[in-house]
Amino acid sequence: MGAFPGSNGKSFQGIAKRTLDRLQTGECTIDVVDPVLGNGCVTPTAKGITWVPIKTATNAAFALGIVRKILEDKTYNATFLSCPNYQSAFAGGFASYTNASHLVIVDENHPNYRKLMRAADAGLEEPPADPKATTPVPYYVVIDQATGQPAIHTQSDAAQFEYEGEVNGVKVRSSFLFLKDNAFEHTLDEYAEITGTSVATMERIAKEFVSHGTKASARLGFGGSATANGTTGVLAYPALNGLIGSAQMTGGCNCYRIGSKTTTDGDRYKLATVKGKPAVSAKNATYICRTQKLFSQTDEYKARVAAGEKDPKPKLPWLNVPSTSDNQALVSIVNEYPYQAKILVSWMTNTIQASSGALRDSVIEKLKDTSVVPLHIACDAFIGEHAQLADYIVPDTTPFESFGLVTQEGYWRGKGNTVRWQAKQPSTIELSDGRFASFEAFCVDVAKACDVPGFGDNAIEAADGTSYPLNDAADFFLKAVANLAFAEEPVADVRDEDVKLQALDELPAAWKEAVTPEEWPKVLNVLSRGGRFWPIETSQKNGRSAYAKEYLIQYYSEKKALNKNPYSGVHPDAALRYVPEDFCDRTPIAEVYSEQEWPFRSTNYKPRFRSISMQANSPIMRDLCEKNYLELNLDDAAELGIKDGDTVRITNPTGDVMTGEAMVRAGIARSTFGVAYGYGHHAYGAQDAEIDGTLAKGDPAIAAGVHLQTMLDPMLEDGVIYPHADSDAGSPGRSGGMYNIEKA
Ligand SMILES: Nc1nc2c(c(=O)[nH]1)N[C@H]1C(S)=C(S)[C@@H](COP(=O)(O)OP(=O)(O)OC[C@H]3O[C@@H](n4cnc5c(=O)[nH]c(N)nc54)[C@H](O)[C@@H]3O)O[C@H]1N2
Ligand SMILES: Nc1nc2c(c(=O)[nH]1)N[C@H]1C(S)=C(S)[C@@H](COP(=O)(O)OP(=O)(O)OC[C@H]3O[C@@H](n4cnc5c(=O)[nH]c(N)nc54)[C@H](O)[C@@H]3O)O[C@H]1N2
Ligand SMILES: [Mo]
Repeated sequence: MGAFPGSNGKSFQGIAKRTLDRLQTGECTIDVVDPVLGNGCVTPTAKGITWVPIKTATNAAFALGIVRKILEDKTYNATFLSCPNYQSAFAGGFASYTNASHLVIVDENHPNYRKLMRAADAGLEEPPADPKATTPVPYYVVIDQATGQPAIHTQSDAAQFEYEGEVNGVKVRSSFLFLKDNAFEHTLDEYAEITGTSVATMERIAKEFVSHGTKASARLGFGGSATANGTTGVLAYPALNGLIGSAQMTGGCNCYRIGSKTTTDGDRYKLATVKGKPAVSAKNATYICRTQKLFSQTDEYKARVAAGEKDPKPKLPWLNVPSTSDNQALVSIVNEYPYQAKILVSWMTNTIQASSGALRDSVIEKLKDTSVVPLHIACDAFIGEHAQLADYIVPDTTPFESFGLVTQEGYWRGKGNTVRWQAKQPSTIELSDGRFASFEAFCVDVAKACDVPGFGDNAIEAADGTSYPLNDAADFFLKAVANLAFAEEPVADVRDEDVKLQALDELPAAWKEAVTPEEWPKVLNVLSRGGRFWPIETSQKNGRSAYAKEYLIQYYSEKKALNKNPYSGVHPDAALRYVPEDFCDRTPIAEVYSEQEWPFRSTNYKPRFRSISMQANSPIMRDLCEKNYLELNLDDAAELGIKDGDTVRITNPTGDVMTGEAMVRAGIARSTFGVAYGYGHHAYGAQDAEIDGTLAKGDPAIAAGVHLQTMLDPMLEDGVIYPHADSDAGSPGRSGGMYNIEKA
C-alpha cells in the first residue's frame, strides 16, 4: 500500500531480480494498492501482480476490511497473538510479539483511565528491579491462559487476547479488542464504498494473506502516510503482520535497515564522541518544530494557566508522535512560534517546495522579511526555490564530489552499508589552504571561529586513544569507512587489480593519511566495492532474520490514547481505525467544506524519471518527460467533458489554482487526480541569476509542469499559515485533500 515497486519509491533494485523470478514461478504474488498505476517492473500485465486502485486517504479502511474478514473467519494466528512477551513468542518460533493480550483500563473514574494496566493497578507484585536498568521497566497485566488469573506480562507464556472484565475491581479490556471494535465499525460493503475497491478484493487478499503461515508481508510506503489521516494508515501494516506473526521472519516482513556502525562510535574511531563537549543536553529542550511535547507540557501552557487563562489554545499544534519534523520547523519559522528563528542555516534542502502547501507567496514573504528571519545561510549546490531566499549561499559539492555512507533500505533482508566517495575534484571554489568549499569545510570553519569543541586539530579520537584532526570531509568519512571495514570480521586488503582498475593509487594523499597504514588497504577494499554487504545466506537463521531483535507490535498505543487535542479535547484513536481526513482540531474536512463543491482528492507521487527536485536541469531527463500532467480517470473526465490534452484548472478551498494539461487514463482511481511531484519550479535554473556580476539566463523549460498546491488549515487564528497536515504527526497532507476540477 502506498509503494509501487520499481516505479517510484524505496529502492526495489536490491530485490527486483529475485522477486521477478519468483513471480514467474508463481512462488510469490503481489497486490499493489495504489490510486495510481505506476510504470515499474511491477505492472498488472506481469504474472502474479494485481493493481488495486484505491481512493486516496482510505488505506486504514482497506486494511480494516481485510482485518474484519480475517477476524470473522478466525484465520489469524491465535498462538502468536497469545504470546504476551518476546521470549514466549521466540520460543514459539516467532520473532516479534504484540500487546494484543495486554489489558487497558477502561474505567473512566480510575486515575489511570486509558492507560495500559500496570502490576500495581492489579495488586500484583513486580519482580525485583534489575540494578543495571537505567529506566524503570514497565510491567503490564494480562490474563494468563492456563490459570485464567491476572499475571504480569513477562511471567505468562500465553495469555487471553479477547478479555473483557474486571481485575482488582477495575474494568479492563485487552488491547486486541480495540482493533476488533474498529474493524467491526463498518461492514465490508461500507469499506468497499469508502475505498472505492470491492468486497471480493478484500476477501481475496484476506484469504491469501493468512494462507502462507508467516511468509507474507504487508508493507506501506510514503503513499500510506502522506495524507492528513496518515498516522492511522501506517498502523495498518504492523496490525496485519501481527495477525500472522510475520515480522522478522524469513519470507515475512523484514522492516528496518540493518547495517553496521559507520559515522558513529565504531570499532576503530569514536565519531559520535565530541571531545570536550560541555555538559549540556537537549533532553528537555523545546524543539522549534513543536515535537516531542504536548501543549500541556510546555512552559507556555503552564505560564498561561498560572496567569489565569482557563483553557489556553496554542497558536500552532504541538505533536508528540514524531521526534522531529522539518516541514513543521518551516511552519514554525514563518509563524515565529513557539519562538523566533534568529539564524536559519539550511543545507541541501528545498523546504518550501518539499513541504506541501508551503510554496506560496505568504511563506516566501515571511522568509524574505529580515524581521522574521534576521539571518539565513543556505549551503547548496544549486539556487533552488529555498536557497534563492537566503542572505548567503555557501557553495557545496555534488554527490560526485562528496562522501556518503548509508544503511541499506529495509526492503532487503540482508545487512549492508553503501559508501559513496568523491569521483572527481569538486568544482566549487578552492580555499586558500587547498580545501574546496563544501558543507563540511563550512561547519569546521564556523565551529573553529566560535570555539565549538569537536573540530580542528586532535578532534577525533581513535579506539586506541590516538587523536586525529577534523578539518575536512575526508578526515571524517574515511574513518567511518574504516569503522565499516573492521566491523565484526575485518575485510581483506584490496586486491592489486582493483587498485589498478579503479586508479585507487591516484587518490589524494590526505585520504591515506586520514587512517592508519593497516586500515588503508581495507578502506580501499570497501571503497572499491561501493560499500560492504554481508553474505545474504548469513542473514537468516532458523526461519528468522539472523538480526532479529525484540520487536513489539502495538494494537493499543497508550501514548496516542493519552494525547488530547488542545483545540477540541478529542483523544486520537489508540488502535488502527478509519478516520476521514481532518483539520488540526480534528474537525473532519468534509464538515468544513462541501464534498459536492470539492469532489476530488489528489494523489501525489514521485515520477520515474525525476527526483524530488534534482533532475529538472538535466536536458536528458527533460527529454524523457518534459512536464507532468493532471491525470484523470476516463469516467471522471467524461463526466467533466474533459479530453486528453485539454487544459484543466484545479482549485482547492484555500483559493489556490493549478493549471495544466490533462492526461486522461485508465490507471487512476475514481474521484482522484494524479500529479507527479518535482515539476512546476520557478527557481533552480528557471530564473535569471546574477553571479559575481555575470548574468546567467534562466531556462523556462526547467519550470515546466505543475506543482501541487495543498490547502491551508482554516481552523487556526487569522494570519497563521498552516498547510493542511496530519493531526497526530504533522506530516503534510500532500495526497488527499479537497479539490475541484474544470476545463480551463
Ligand atoms: N524516481 C524517483 N525515485 C525516488 C524518489 C524520486 O524523487 N524519484 N525519491 C526517493 C525518496 S526521498 C523517497 S522517500 C522514496 C519514497 O518512496 P514511496 O513512498 O514508495 O514513493 P511515493 O511516490 O511518495 O508514494 C508511493 C505511492 O503511493 C501512492 N499513494 C499516494 N496516496 C496514496 C494513498 O492514499 N493510498 C495509497 N495506497 N497509495 C497512495 C502514490 O500513487 C505512489 O505510487 O522514493 C525514493 N525514490
Ligand atoms: N508534494 C510533495 N512533497 C514532498 C514529497 C512528495 O512526494 N510530494 N516528497 C517528500 C520527501 S519523501 C522528501 S525526502 C522531501 C525531500 O525534500 P528535499 O530534501 O528538500 O528535496 P531534494 O530535491 O531531495 O533536495 C533538496 C535540494 O538539495 C540541493 N542539492 C542537491 N544535491 C546537493 C548536494 O550534493 N549538495 C548540496 N548542498 N545540495 C544539494 C538541491 O538544491 C535540491 O533542491 O520532499 C518531500 N516533499
Ligand atoms: Mo523521502
